[in-house]
Amino acid sequence: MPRIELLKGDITKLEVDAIVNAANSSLMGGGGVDGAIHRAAGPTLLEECKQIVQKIGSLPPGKAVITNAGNLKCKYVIHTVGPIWKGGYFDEETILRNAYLNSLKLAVENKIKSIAFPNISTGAFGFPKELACEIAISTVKDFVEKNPGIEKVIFICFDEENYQIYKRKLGLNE
Ligand code: AR6
Repeated sequence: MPRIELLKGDITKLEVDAIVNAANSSLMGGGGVDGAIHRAAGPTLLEECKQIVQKIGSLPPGKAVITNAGNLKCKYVIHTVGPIWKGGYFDEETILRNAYLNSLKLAVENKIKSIAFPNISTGAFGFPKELACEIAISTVKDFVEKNPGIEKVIFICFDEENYQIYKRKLGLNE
């Protein structure tokens, strides 16, 4: 998988075309990676999010929207909303897949060549990390095979547990 990379660290520091934000439906910021992105980007990000909400209302889980990136080093932020894990009985897997897929589709529409994903839904939203990782990798792999315009996808893990899971599932151990 030459076009898929794994990193450990803070997504706000990356110099890629787009970073993905694990937002909530309000698009008004929050904790976790969402809070970090809004803090690092500055107030213009929230302003753009407010304008989007005025137009389309709240963002349903699985959907994605794009904004500029304020003070961040990347060019765009793609905001998506992952599912809240409720035991797996509420289509959480499909919604997570759609969050990755719709983010990637927006990337292609905006001629984005490099994109970085956090581990959507695996923090406050409680999605099991192993399963989330499998869904993330299979969705991204399948998409990049069919979309050569995407030159690089980075999975960036903030916590050690996710990093180890991704390392194993991407076959990067030894
Ligand atoms: N860079 C990369 N990954 C990060 C960073 C960072 N700076 N900070 C945290 N993570 P979460 P969710 C990882 O809770 O589960 C927010 O309040 C973290 O280790 O940020 O989708 C939103 O507003 C975890 O693996 O997002 C929503 O209300 C991953 O990011 C809600 O949380 C996702 O954890 C969304 O919950």
